[in-house]
Amino acid sequence: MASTEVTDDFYKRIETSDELSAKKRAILDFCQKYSDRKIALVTSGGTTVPLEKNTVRFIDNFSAGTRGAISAEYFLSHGYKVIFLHRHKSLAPFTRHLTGFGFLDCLKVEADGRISVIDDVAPTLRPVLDEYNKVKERDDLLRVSFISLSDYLWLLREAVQILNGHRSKALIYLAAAVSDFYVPDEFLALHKLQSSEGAPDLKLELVPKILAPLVKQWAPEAFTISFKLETDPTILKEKCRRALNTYRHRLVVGNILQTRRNVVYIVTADEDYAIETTDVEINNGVEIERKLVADLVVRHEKFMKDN
Ligand code: 9Z3
Repeated sequence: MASTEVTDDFYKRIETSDELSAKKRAILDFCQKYSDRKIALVTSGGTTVPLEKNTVRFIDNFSAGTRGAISAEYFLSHGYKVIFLHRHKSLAPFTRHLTGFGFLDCLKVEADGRISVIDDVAPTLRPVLDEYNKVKERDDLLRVSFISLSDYLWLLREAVQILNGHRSKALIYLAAAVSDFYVPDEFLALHKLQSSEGAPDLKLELVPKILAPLVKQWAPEAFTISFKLETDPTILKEKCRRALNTYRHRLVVGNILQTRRNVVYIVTADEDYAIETTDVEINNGVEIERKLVADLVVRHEKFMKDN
């Protein structure tokens, strides 16, 4: 079977969500409204693989969506409209600066009972708030959420096919940590698995490589960037090159789980190099995504000129 038929067949075997058409409509409206603008589709966070249709348990992965949330902020700062396709409750642009106890630690109760922001954090919070308000006012950011692998894959296909209308002005940045394995619908139990029936005999199947139809069929003219994650540094560069040669998209960003905040590898048709942040830079608040996105934006500009 050709890889595109494999994918079509696969889509028949995974559930669609009730919210798909509303989310698709929102993406379509956003893309039509900003038809003359550069749009970045940023995918972010991990996908779940449910073990039951009425899902109590699922397989998940480590990603909190840090890369995607930070990158989305930088694409916005470079003048892109951004579709942020993210795992529900994972990190998001702007709010990422205020998660968990960090948020409560920013606040104090005044003598008159009013709540205000403590003086120490106001200087760091103000630029974030200013930037967020500008983004909101200009309607620069569309947030679309997924939870499961199938939600993600249906939304990705819809979003990419819609973005195809933007031709070279579309930048697709696939930073989400997507499961390679799943349980097809027909093998999913309807209700919660019962321990009284013994340990389940789980049979996972391979998710077909979605990058193949994405690049060839869904958005052949877009500037597509995939990510390759490994834990063994000795195989990373070769895996990135292999992915680029197989799918023939524009660029692969390689990263190692343990060092992903300090170094990423850029692999293109004719170059490969590392982008790094030193410990000193990290201590001074420099995020590797700032350098990465700046590099990609220059490449995308050139791509748009040439196409
Ligand atoms: C990445 O490699 C991202 O950079 C991370 C970001 C998921 C490592 P965090 O959310 O982590 O900031 O903690 N994303 C792509 C991972 C992935 O699923 N790649 C697949 C592969 O390596 C398909 S392209 O084969």
